[in-house]
Amino acid sequence: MKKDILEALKQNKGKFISGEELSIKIGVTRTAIWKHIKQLKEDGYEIDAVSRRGYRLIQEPDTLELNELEIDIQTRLIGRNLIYYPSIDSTNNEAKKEAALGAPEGTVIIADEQTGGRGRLGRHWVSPRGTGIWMSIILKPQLEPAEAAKITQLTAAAVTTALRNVTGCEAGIKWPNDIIINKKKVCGILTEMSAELNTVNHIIVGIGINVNVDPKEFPDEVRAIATSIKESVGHEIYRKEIVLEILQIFEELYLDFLRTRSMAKSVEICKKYSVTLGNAVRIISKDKIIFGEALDLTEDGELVIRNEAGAVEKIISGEVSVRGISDY
Ligand code: BTX
Repeated sequence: MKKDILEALKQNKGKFISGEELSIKIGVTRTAIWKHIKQLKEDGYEIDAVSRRGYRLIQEPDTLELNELEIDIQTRLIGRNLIYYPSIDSTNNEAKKEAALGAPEGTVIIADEQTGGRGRLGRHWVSPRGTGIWMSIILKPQLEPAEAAKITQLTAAAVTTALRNVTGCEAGIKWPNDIIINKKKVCGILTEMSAELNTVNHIIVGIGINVNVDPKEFPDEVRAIATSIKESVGHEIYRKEIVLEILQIFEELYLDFLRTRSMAKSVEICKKYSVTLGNAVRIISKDKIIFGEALDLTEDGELVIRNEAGAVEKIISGEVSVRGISDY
């Protein structure tokens, strides 16, 4: 019922709607309406209540709670099933559990805070409360395990486009899984999968974005390499707007990929916003370090480099880290 009231207030945002009209529309007493309005105010909604005129929504809080997302989401698949936690260890861990229990494709787990956020290779991902987007998407594409890295590229394309659209920031893609602004990391992507020998059971795409995070909240070693949208654009941004835009663009790219089996659209975006191509890179894998120049992306999103010996080779993202020569 709270959701219905909120929806009615949002439809009339900035205008008064009387308690009577609300009670008829939603089918509850005016006292019940009043109680829910009180609760919404406690949740951070700014609502005018004026006798004889009714209620008027002035401003929503920056929240990712379900009511907010569910009312405004427009997608068909990605995020149709949403699960929200105020605090959780890791949305990727939770998504894995949900996937094992049969959650449908497109399920999104989102949290206001992570206490055990994970990066690649067991690294820690700092995920403070209320200021970032920490979410995971469950996918069940018919793919071979070796193709899972494509999903990381698709995600990078979706997140970068969404961040640029909503905030006007100059986000770029540091291949394979970082979104950066001014040479600092604003978002990381962690793609994990459960697979048999030849087929993927499910893929979990974890996306962590520092939206309104104050860089002072980062531990020293992270602060040196991390930034937030707020730091870059100079003001706070509603996280919900970014989430909705990411899910929308992700869905377009993902459905196109499933239909055409081609990564063309995503790769085009990854090339356009790449901060890796054309630069000297250091590729750090488990057993070796390769120095080279990043030349291109293949049609599947793999990195093509010219190594120190002058030979051209393809790098598959898997477990490598890519470093610029002069920055992180
Ligand atoms: P990564 O291994 O490429 O990057 C991890 C490194 O990034 C850390 O070692 C640290 O130096 C730095 N770092 C840690 N926290 C932050 C931060 N908030 N901003 C910028 N840099 C940071 C990148 O791994 C993949 C991260 C995915 C995070 C999402 S959040 C939702 C989902 N759930 C989960 O547990 N992980 C994913």
